[in-house]
Amino acid sequence: MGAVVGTLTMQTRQRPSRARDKVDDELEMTMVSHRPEGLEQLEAQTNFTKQELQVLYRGFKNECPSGVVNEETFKHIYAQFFPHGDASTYAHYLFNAFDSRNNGSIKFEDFVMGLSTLLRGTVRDKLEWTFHLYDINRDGFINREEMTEIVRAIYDMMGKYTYPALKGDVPKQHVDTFFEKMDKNKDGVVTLEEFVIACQEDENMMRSMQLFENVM
Ligand SMILES: [Ca+2]
Ligand SMILES: [Ca+2]
Repeated sequence: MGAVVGTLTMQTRQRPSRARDKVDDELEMTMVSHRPEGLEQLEAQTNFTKQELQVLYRGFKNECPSGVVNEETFKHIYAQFFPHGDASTYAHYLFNAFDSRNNGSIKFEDFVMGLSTLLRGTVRDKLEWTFHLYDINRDGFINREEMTEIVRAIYDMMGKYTYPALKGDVPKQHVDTFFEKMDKNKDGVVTLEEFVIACQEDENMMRSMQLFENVM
């Protein structure tokens, strides 16, 4: 998602004409007139400054004039960044993780809250966010099927050019290794605490998590 923000930011910084400036100004005015309280509140709730929030908001409105992102938009954005793989499944899970209200659309507030965690959050914040991404059915546990789903989705997204040596069963090996390390009490599910402890005590695990983070 860092890449997405980079793009959004780049687009808002390119101001080739007066017309573009005017549009930007209008967007800013719209924002200022419609959501001054929202912005103040977001500044308090996130790790972004007001200026950063304004840039993000302008980028968001450029990309999504309706003010909300639906899953199709998300998939479209991800397909552009991972042209050699199939990002649709991962984009689906990622969308659900951003869609904290679970209503099928991501508003600017949802988007910024997620970004704040992923870009500026503490290690614990990031791990919690990642845990919720993996917990597909939102029952508070990661089971082996959920982990398999996500890891497979990431491999699909990266495509064969990124991991040319990949064989068909690598996701399963990856999942088995992860799962054995995480499921400390061997009850078949990974709790948030097990997840956090395993990630923090194992450098490789953390590096893998950072890989996932870069994928955002
Ligand atoms: Ca679950
Ligand atoms: Ca367990």
